[in-house]
Amino acid sequence: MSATTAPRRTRDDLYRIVAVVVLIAAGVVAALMFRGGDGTDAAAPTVREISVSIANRKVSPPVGRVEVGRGSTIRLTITSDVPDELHVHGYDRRATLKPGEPATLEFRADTTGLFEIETHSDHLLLVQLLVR
Ligand SMILES: [Cu+2]
Repeated sequence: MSATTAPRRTRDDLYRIVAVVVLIAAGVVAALMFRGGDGTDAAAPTVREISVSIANRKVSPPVGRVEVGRGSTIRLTITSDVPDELHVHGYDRRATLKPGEPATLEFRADTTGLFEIETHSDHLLLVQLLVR
């Protein structure tokens, strides 16, 4: 009797374990999909902070493309070691850069396209802003 019930119990336990594993796997997949969706959904408006510093005509982090969804808020913080003017092309936003003083510029990216953010005196390209 015990010989017939023991395997059944074991099988039930196995089903239970399988069910738990499937649930966990489903949870992990759902979490990955959610996170992946967040990361790849470039069309969703967001708040994007971009910090760039300029020293000895070197831009850091190195010039890259920042992709945001239309309607996103862009917060620029630029620190330069020399006086200059910051210019966001397309949106035509400008800020005065004073040596060693972080300048901030915030605007809503509501026009799609590829826009260069640069300095005028030194003609340095800081960031390429891609609004989709
Ligand atoms: Cu310009």
